[in-house]
Amino acid sequence: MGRLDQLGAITSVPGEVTRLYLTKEHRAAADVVAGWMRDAGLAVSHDAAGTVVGRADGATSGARTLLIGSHIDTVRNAGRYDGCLGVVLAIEAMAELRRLGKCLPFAVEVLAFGDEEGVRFPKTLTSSRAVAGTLDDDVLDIKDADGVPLKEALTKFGCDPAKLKKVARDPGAVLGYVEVHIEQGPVLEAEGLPIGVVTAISGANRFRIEVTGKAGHAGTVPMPQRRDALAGAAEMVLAVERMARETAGLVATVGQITAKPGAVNVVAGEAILTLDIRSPVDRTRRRGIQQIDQELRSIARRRHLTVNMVETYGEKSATCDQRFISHLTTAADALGQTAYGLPSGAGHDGLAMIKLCPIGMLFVRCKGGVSHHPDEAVKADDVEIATRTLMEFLVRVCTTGRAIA
Ligand code: HGY
Ligand code: MN
Ligand code: MN
Repeated sequence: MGRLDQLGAITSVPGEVTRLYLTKEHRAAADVVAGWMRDAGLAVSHDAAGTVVGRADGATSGARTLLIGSHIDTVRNAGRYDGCLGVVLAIEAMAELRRLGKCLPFAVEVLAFGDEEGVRFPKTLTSSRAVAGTLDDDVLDIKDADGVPLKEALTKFGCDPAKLKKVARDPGAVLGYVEVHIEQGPVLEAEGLPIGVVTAISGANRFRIEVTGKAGHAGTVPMPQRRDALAGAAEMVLAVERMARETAGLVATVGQITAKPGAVNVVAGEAILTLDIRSPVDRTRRRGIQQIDQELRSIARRRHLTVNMVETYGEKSATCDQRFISHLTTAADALGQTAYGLPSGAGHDGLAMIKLCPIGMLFVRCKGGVSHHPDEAVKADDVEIATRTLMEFLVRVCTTGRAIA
């Protein structure tokens, strides 16, 4: 828990937790995590996407590798447990297994991904997509809000962009990917349970929506002649909210809005919105996107505006592997814990890793289901139960001849 407080103190904004991909804060956190990995007896390397990799070879040479990971980047003004808990907990589990003299028949690599949140750059899951070998061709050219291309940010971070595509793993060499993460929802707390086994991760799509009207003098342009991009965008935000409220199993969020030129006495000529839309059912999400597209176009037509919806990210829903679900359930049972099965509304690196290998996830109860907020909180006892469940999963279940894959 102290380690999570220590990571939480590495931030670009004093007094809150904000640590974005490839920043100096990411570098500082990666170096601290690398030290903990070394203390746990793991061989440490850094891949060309900025991921810290801690490896323990298996007892059998040439054995395949089980990947265990999560992310150490955060949203703005984040909590201390989203992502970091899974990395710190995996390192602790490996350190404890070493202390107990347990050697696994397969290799294990703990991965501390640097870009799960996708807050700095418009695309997200860059570091896990690099491992999975599914990066978009244009990925090196995407730019952050200051116009810095990913290629330049990687170089400044100490990575060689030319090697980014070589991070991809051989699927034949990987047993699977397991992640421990806070639930970021209220279910486990409502059930009075410390841990849960994830059944599926909701797919998500993100868009940049550009609304264009005509800038003008706030004092002289008559109301009927205005083509106010910000007022139009505001109506669109409410249309998105209404459509999502009316669609079961779908959530949609406009998290950011920017008006240009952005002055108190100027009618906005341009407004930029972000849209995040999710559903565990891909068809529901696709239909929701179509419906939003139509609604925004009709609002724009009525207001003599133009609207352009550009997709910046999309990942289909990911179903967790049945063998991982049963192995994690057996491990929880062995500790006398209930292995409550539940889907994840939040996105995770497993959405990318499923393209490489089977995935499994273990959730940890979090207070009030709060996340992406400084009030994010977990109980040390629940973290200990999750750590022991992961260890049980690694030792007893996987070495009882019931090979994972
Ligand atoms: O947005 C998400 O669901 C994740 O926290 N990145
Ligand atoms: Mn997360
Ligand atoms: Mn998050």
